[in-house]
Amino acid sequence: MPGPTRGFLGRRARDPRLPPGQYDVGRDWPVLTAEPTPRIAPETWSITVDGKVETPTTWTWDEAHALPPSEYRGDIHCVTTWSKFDTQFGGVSVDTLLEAARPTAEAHFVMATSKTGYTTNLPLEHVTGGKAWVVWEFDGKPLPIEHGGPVRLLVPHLYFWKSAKWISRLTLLTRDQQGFWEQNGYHDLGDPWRQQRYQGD
Ligand SMILES: Nc1nc2c(c(=O)[nH]1)N[C@H]1C(S)=C(S)[C@@H](COP(=O)(O)O)O[C@H]1N2
Ligand SMILES: [Mo]
Repeated sequence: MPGPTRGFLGRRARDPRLPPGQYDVGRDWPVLTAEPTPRIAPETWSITVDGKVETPTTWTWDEAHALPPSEYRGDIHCVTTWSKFDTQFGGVSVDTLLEAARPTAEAHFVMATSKTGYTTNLPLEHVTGGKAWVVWEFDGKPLPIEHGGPVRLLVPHLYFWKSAKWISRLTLLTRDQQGFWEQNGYHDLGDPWRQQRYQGD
C-alpha cells in the first residue's frame, strides 16, 4: 500500500512548498544579475524612501542597523524556475521604513531602485504588513555582494526579480510604472503561485 507521501500512481508527492512550474534547487543559490556587480562599501550605502510620502527619509548603514531588527525565514522563487527552501535573511522590515516616511493617501505603488540603476515596481500593499524586508544578512552572515550585498530588497512572496539587489531607494507612486524587467515583458505583480511570469499571465 502506498503511504501518505505517495501520490497518484505511486509518484513521489510534490513538495507543497513548490509553486507550479518550479523545482527545488537544493543548497545552490544561483546568481542572476543584468548589470555588472557593484562594490558598495557599507559606509557609503544609504537607503532613501521618497515620492508620495509626508517625510522623505534617508538612512545610512548605521542608522538602518539601529532600527528594530526583523528577519525572514522561508522560501524564495525565481522566475527561471528554481525555488530555494528555508532561507534566512536578516535586516529591517519595509514597514519600519514606511512608518517613518509615512506614505500619503495617494501612494499606491512603489518603485524600488538599485544603486546600479536596476528598477522594479510593486504595489504598495505587497511591501506592507510584514511581507517585505531590506536585508543585509543571509544565514547569519553578511549578504554576499553577488546576491546584493551590502543590502538588498527581499519580497519573498513574489518572483525574485522583485527583490532588487543593491537597493538604494523606494519611491512611492500614485500610479504603477514599469521597472527594468517589467518593461522587458515580465509581469507587473509576479505572484509565483499564479505563475505570473510574463505580461498577460
Ligand atoms: N540590481 C539587481 N537586482 C536584481 C537583479 C538584477 O539583475 N539587478 N536580478 C533580479 C532577478 S531576475 C533575480 S532572480 C534575483 C536574483 O537574486 P540572486 O542573484 O541573489 O539569486 O535578483 C533580482 N534582483
Ligand atoms: Mo530572475
